[in-house]
Amino acid sequence: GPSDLPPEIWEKVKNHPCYSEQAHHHFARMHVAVAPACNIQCNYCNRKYDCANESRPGVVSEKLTPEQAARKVVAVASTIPQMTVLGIAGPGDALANPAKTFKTFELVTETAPDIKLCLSTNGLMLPDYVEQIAAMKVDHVTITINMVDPEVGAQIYPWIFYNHRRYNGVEASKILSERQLLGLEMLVARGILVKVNSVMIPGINDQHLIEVNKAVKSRGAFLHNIMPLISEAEHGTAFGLSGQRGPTAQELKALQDACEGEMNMMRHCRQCRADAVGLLGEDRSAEFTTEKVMAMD
Ligand code: CLF
Repeated sequence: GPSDLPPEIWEKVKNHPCYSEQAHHHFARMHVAVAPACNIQCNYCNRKYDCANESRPGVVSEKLTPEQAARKVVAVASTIPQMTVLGIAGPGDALANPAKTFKTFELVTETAPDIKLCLSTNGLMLPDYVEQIAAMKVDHVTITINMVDPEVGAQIYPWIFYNHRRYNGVEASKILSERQLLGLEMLVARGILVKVNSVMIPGINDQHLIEVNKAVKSRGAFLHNIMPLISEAEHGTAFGLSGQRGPTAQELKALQDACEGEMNMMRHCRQCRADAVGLLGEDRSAEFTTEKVMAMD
């Protein structure tokens, strides 16, 4: 609540359904799926679907241009007055599609200046865009950090695409981890609130996420959201991880409890789709297809 937080922080979280547990009962968010490309490969990803970082696997969001997205934001905001936050969370990576992501933010700032802007990224390109993120007054950034040890990372990420080439194995995860933590520090230095999402993958990074929690806490992350891998038969069949199970509810809670400390743990995440609309856990995306939005005046 407000008494636990400095006033300038409370100002930023009180209307954000993901950053404040209380706020999620009263305030809605929407995502626009303007970012289809991705620059890393996760073993648990199937590229046919939305990124499993923010989204449930097996979901295919309708991709939008920045212009369609801005129009949709206006349509949703006029239908759902509690809609306070616009997030870009895929279906690929927001910062692997910087022109589309920032054009969308620019248009929304012009047409709906009261809407808060939120961004979710794997962090690989984050240090290059911190200035632009700050300049666009994006107050909330989520970085998905599944490891701080490249040896663990090599079991999660077969490759990254960076500086015009592909890197594999431990080398790829070393670059990714350095870029994620640098980006986190740069955002914190600018007063931008950072949430870290981690996907708990039993047998791969479950115990290691305690180290991740310490690493992001010491660098000033505001919130840590440990989410369960949702097991899907189709996961990673190309990479030999088919059959990877997700954690049980008890395993997830035990890890969240082990990490609970000076930094808050998010426990109300709903693993939203890349075109989610409404209160967390409510899915009104079907009311706002491009066809319907374009027919509204
Ligand atoms: Fe979207 Fe993410 Fe912003 Fe929220 S979702 S970009 S921080 S506005 Fe929220 Fe959804 Fe969980 Fe994400 S419940 S998946 S944490």
